[in-house]
Amino acid sequence: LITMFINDEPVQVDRGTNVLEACRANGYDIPSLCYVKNINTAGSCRVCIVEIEGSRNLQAACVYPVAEGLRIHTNTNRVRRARRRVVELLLSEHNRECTACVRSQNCELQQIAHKVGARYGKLANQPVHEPKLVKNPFIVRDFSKCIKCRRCEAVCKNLQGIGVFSPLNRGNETIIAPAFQRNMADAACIACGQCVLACPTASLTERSYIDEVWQVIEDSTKHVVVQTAPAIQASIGEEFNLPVGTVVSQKLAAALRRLGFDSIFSTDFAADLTIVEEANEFLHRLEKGGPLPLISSCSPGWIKLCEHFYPEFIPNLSTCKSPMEMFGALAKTYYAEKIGIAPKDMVVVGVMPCTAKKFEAARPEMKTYGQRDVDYVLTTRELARMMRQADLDLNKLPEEEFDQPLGFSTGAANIFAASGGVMEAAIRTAVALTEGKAMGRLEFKEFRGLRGIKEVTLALQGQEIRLGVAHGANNARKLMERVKQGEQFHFIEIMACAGGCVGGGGQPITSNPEKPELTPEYRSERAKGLYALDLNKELRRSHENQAVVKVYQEYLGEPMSKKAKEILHTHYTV
Ligand code: HC0
Repeated sequence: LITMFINDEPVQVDRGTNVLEACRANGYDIPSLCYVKNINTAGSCRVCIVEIEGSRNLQAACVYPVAEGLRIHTNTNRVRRARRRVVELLLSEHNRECTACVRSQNCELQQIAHKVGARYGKLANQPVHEPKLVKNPFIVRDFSKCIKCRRCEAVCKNLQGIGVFSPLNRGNETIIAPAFQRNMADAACIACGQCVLACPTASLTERSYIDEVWQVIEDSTKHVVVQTAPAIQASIGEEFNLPVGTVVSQKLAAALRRLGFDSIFSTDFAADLTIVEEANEFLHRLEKGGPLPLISSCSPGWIKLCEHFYPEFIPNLSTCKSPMEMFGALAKTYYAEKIGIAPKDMVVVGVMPCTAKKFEAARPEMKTYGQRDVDYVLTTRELARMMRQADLDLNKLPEEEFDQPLGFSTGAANIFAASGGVMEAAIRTAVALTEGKAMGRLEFKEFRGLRGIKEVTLALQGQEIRLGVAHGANNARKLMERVKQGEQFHFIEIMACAGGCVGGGGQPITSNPEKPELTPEYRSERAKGLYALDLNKELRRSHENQAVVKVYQEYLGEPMSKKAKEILHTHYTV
């Protein structure tokens, strides 16, 4: 530790940190728009400027190292005037539609403008960029709201190891975009939406389908089925000021019913179904000799990463559709038949923590008997917006149950949304299937936690099997490079976002400038809620889900049957 002085107060700070971190650690709320600890240290927005004794110019606190005896001032007239002027310059070319903006009230620029007392005044200008939206099925880029903080660029490169964005053009014509201004759908972007989480304004947002969903809900000729992903129940509470990781499954069901959906189901049901199929696929590949490793295919960001960077491993991908897609396919076949509705009159809406699920739903591979499996995907944030539009406050709703039969799940499904959860669920079932009555072990805690790559060796069917789990695109690439070098694995789970789906790009965004939602610790709080759900369930192995058993008895026959393959499986091509 060293001693420095903030506004003449002596404080002890870690050697090697920067002035901004030192101030924040000591209760000084220095504003900043570009800095994100461990991810972005661009020093570009200049909002965090402070006065440093002995230095003629004001200095950006985020890139100024602390030193023994350093004396800084955060609250002088000079600092306040300069900060205000910096923010006014940003506002001078910023889109002015704040009242109608999707990030209104959790926009960091708006908050900082308010804090520093910025006005348009003499600097009022025409925004440099018209509100020109660059659209694709998953993310919308609006350059008129970009403040060039370059957080999106840093998150994509440093957190995910992809590097889709870079600055193009010069001066105030600069934009942060994929090379040659390609649409993100045509670049190596994996649609994970981590850039959306990092964006301090609404320059990057999900492609919203709220209006389309309201429309089908009101259309009396349509039966609208909603499914919510495992992660939603442990994260949507944040949108209603509940502590991170609060599980609100029953209130969520009540909200969905009041929004007007006709059938209220959960993707967790299909997660159990996926495990039954995938565990059988794994055992089958083990017996037949491959292709191994079997690699999970339920994270659409990972699928896109694989297609861009590891096309030679496409045959290794599980042919199981993701639970979201299996759910949609089964809803429009089995369930539609059961309730006597023509598949064309059924609309399936998925609520996902993920922007890439919007991309997945639009993929041509995700159709069954010519029909799209999932029609619209909403993020956690969009569902919360719909609830607010409908005057629904999660805190005031009663607790209700999901509908049956596609609303029942075991504990194994609940943990899907945490890194290692799919693997743990699959191994629970694979071990029970191969060990017969003994049922084997239930918990495999070695797959849990924040390590970027988790490796485990287990005995299965008298054979040593090597299992790998990677989360975050960066770690996925590290693991795949090892596989490419010939390292042996039998089964690999990959999730494109750090922490797994709990850290998806469609999850709640805070207006906290420290961006806690990008940190592993925050994401693991969400995961804790899901592990607690699993622990309290009576049934904790996917194949014990009686609704799943019934689907096989009444409709699919057995795992990997011809019908199961037609409905629940797909193939990717290079
Ligand atoms: Fe996930 Fe899924 S666990 S990808 O993160 O497998 O998005 O929550 O819905 O499909 O179930 C996301 C979460 C899902 C799917 C499931 C899987």
